[in-house]
Amino acid sequence: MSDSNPKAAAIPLTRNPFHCKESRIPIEGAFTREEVQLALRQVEMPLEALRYDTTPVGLHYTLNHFDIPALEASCYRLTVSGRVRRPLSLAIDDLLRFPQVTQRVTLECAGNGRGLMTPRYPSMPWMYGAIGTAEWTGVRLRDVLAEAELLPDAVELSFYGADRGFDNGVEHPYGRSLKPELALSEDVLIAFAMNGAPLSAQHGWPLRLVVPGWYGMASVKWLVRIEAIDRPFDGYQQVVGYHYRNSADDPGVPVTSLRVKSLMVPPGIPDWYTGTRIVDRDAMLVSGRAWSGNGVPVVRVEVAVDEDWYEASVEPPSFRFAWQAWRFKWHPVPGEHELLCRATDASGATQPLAPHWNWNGMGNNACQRVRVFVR
Ligand SMILES: Nc1nc2c(c(=O)[nH]1)N[C@H]1C(S)=C(S)[C@@H](COP(=O)(O)O)O[C@H]1N2
Ligand SMILES: [Mo]
Repeated sequence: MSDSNPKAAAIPLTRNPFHCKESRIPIEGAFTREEVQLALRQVEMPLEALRYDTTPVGLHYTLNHFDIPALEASCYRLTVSGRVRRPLSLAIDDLLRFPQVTQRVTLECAGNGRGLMTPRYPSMPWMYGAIGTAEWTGVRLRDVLAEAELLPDAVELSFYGADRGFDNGVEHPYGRSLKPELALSEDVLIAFAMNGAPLSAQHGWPLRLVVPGWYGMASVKWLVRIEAIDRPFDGYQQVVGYHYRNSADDPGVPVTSLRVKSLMVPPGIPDWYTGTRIVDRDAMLVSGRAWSGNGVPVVRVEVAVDEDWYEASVEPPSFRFAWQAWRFKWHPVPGEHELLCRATDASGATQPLAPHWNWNGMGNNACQRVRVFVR
């Protein structure tokens, strides 16, 4: 619009029309229009897909804060700048020249289970399925950083996606940071393939970070810029988002690694509307997956049938950062039952029966509860 348009001049450019903190407070009861709108854009992994060691790409959960950015292979560049001796600008082919590795990694959204908390923070109201496990192929972040040569005063590495939007009134590109200790470990990847195929648009094509053992927010998609910085990163998703807080103004504790958790394939067949399960009374195997954070293995899974706990058998870990299969032979007795599962990891951490409530609904690793009618 030209400057001579009087209406354009009347729009205040210093304010924005979006929610500020004060209007986002935990709520109870029916889901809001905004929660439903978010839920229609994000995707859970259907729990029956827990049967696969690796989740087919189309069944893996997705979470995109903003729009999927329009990127083109021919002009795409990943830049490495800031406190480095040799700034880089890498085309996709340049990146492929570094040694390639494949890792099986379980990703879970830190907000998984938010919709099961009461009251719940108004945001994506995940139930159980913001989870998936994929074979990620890429190059080690540390190899790329070695080429750029970090300067001694680089205290953090910041990572920016090509996507951009507002949250709580603040405009920002999606960005996160890692401390050099983690960024330089051999585990963090700049991935270009998922289950052997180029990344799909919704999973970060052409390049994304994969930070094994951490909640999904660290694995920045559509990665276009890495900046080494000499001060702590102050991006929105680092300092405002992703904290365990007790109240709106609690400084809180940053969300980092995955909490120990397990899920089961809901047994039997579902009722379409309620999702309640119907099973026959024949003995059956109840199965699922369990995982924890930072590469710590799960050592025990228990299943409760109406508050009586039984041992399930757990597969030993084959991959440090991927979920482990478990199974339990159940002899169903006719009637209505509630099944729960609970994992314990090698550090002794175990799942709570009820969520550890926090303001933003992060890290809900409470035991899954499945209502079953045995006929
Ligand atoms: N650029 C960018 N990266 C992102 C996000 C995003 O919105 N933008 N979402 C993050 C969050 S919160 C999660 S849980 C994971 C989801 O990855 P997936 O959609 O491939 O499962 O991506 C992370 N990386
Ligand atoms: Mo997430």
